[in-house]
Amino acid sequence: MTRITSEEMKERLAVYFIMGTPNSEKPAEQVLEEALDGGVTLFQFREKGPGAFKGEDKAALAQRLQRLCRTYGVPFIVNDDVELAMAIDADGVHVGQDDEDARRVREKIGDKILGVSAHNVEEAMAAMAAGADYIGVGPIYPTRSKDDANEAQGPDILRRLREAGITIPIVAIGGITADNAREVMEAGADGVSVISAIASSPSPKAAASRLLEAVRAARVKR
Ligand code: 3NM
Repeated sequence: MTRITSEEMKERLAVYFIMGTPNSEKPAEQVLEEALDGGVTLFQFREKGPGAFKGEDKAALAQRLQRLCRTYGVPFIVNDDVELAMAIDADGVHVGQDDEDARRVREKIGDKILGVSAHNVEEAMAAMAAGADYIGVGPIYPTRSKDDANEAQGPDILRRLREAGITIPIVAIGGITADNAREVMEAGADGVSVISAIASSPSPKAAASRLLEAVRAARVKR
């Protein structure tokens, strides 16, 4: 395996779906399959919060979701669990600022995809230096999907990062829907990352496809 190129990463970030069992009343497999049918381009397994699986149950669920992603040719990223990612040969790992140090994670995962959450120019610079393939920036809008989320920054944070010379692929996160995806893209994101817009939708497939349409339309306009 070789490192993903920046161009390929940007393409893959278009509609980045994040989910774990606490995010939906429906079975995770069902929601993910519908979302994949709707066209999500990247998936992150984030098994956190009340009722989250642990240990072998978590690993078994990860493998079931990974198989689904493989069927659709969509890379499977594991949130904050390098050991699990390596054990099941996931396509990548995503870490936050309070998780394992990004440089150490890069050493452990080799050429797998490395995503790092960043909230300001300093953290973005550090993530680039640590070898991140993309950064996740948020929350852009208020979110109910992350208990310890910072205050919403608005799309302007994306503009500020780009103006400061941050060239790494950026995925925006937090409160994003098909209705506000365009302004997020226009502010400098390469894609949008969502939990509830897809996981809480009565039709994850329709929700994913509306997001993809919004992201594609915004890209054409740039
Ligand atoms: N990380 P929703 S916000 C997982 O700001 C996560 O780093 C965030 O969920 C950050 O699309 C968030 O339902 C939750 O708002 C995103």
